[in-house]
Amino acid sequence: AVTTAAAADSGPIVHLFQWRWESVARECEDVLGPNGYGAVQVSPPQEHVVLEGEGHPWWQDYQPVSYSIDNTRRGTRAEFADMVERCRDSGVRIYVDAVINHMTGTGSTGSGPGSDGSAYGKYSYPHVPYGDGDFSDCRSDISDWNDPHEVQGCELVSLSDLDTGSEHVRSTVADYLNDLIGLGVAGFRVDAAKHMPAGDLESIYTRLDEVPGFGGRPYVFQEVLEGGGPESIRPPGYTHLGDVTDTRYHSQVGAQVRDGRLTGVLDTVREGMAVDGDQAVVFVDNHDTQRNDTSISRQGMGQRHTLAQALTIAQPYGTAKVMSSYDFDSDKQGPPSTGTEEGNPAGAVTAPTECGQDGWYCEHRDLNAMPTFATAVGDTPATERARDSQGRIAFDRGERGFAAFNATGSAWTLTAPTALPDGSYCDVANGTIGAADACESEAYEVAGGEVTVTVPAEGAVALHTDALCADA
Ligand code: LM2
Ligand code: CA
Repeated sequence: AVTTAAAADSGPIVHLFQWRWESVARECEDVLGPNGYGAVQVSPPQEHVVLEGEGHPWWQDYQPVSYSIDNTRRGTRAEFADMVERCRDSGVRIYVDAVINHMTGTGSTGSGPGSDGSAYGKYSYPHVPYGDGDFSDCRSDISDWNDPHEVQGCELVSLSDLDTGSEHVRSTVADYLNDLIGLGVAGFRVDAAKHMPAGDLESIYTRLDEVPGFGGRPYVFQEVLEGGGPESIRPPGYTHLGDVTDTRYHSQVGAQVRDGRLTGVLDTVREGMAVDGDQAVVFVDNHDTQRNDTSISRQGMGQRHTLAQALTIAQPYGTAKVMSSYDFDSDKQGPPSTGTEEGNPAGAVTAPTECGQDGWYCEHRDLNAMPTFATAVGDTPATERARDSQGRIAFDRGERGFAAFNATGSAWTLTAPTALPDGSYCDVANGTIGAADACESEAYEVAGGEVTVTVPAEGAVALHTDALCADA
């Protein structure tokens, strides 16, 4: 691959959807670093449209006006730089959602300038600069989703489609990404990757600088939705460049957990996924799917969603991405309590994210130290150790981890064989290992290749060799 996958071994990714930079920085220090997260996916940081007439929807961010990262709805450039540094000091990487396939749309461009004050019109972005000749010739929407020429060279929901085959666009996009890397950004989610030819992306990726601090080339995972057409516009057409998102995991495993069919999950991830596990980023839900099918989200599943995300971290397929979001009544609704809806004008009062308040769910906080499990077990395979009806399973990850999940309304006490070495283990699904190696939650004894645990209703138990408890 052109891009390094090494970062994927550093722990799960959490998507702090629509969080302000200052809040992300605080979360890295207080919660993410100590609990084993490897990276944060942040919302798109570039200058965006301001859609007052639409009530400032979250999707303003997906319509770039320029590549300035100052004065977006998330904060200033200085705040962004401070976030990257503080997260790095906590061992947490920042992955930027890179919107590079397109610029703005029609019908929702609003009246004013972009969030940082730049003037623009569809096909004209003088602050970049991009002009009419920098866009694809096809100036209408994709209609045949099986035709690579249309999927990659026409417009996605009327967004002006950049001609990523041109030298000017490639070097301009690479300059934008290198500006972020210069601030310490360690990776990218490539938005709408399916809508750019792999060769165009390769040309951009090969221009990217090494990441300061963490070292190596930036980590890249590409959003490639499945669908028809040739391989060139499906997930396997991009794995030679970096990782891809595997949305089959969402639709298949997400539905299995929602419906309480846990006993099928290990088979599904073994046989039914789009690409190999070491090339996939997997999630129960993301910001698009939780709107397209709310039944698979915190809003739709309640406590079962925490179980689903914990299981996603524990199972052996792909790099887990945890969703952390907010409650919404309408699909377009923007984030609660950002203080300023359009951009970040000087002197504006801004409000940090307060978990549990104003509709912020902060789903990741309910996972406790579960992310440490992923790093501890690495890529060891899963071996099923117990099951009960459809909704209860337990499995080992080699000799490094043991986890049990219970999608029923009553607690499940089980005794199971395990390959974990004898010892006393902290339950990282319900707490963490605290000061003096004492468990914050229950400690469980493994003796003679057997363990007895009690899995809460709609809950999980997870033990691993990096969370042994000293005071056994
Ligand atoms: C993505 N991945 O490939 C993002 O995950 C997804 O959230 C983005 O759509 C999409 N690609 C483009 O980056 C979102 C949102 C759309 C919204 C666009 C642009 O889901 O609804 O489209 O961002 O802001 C909106 C309107 C749409 C309109 C378009 C252009 O909903 O009706 O099309 O703006 O004006 C006429
Ligand atoms: Ca395109």
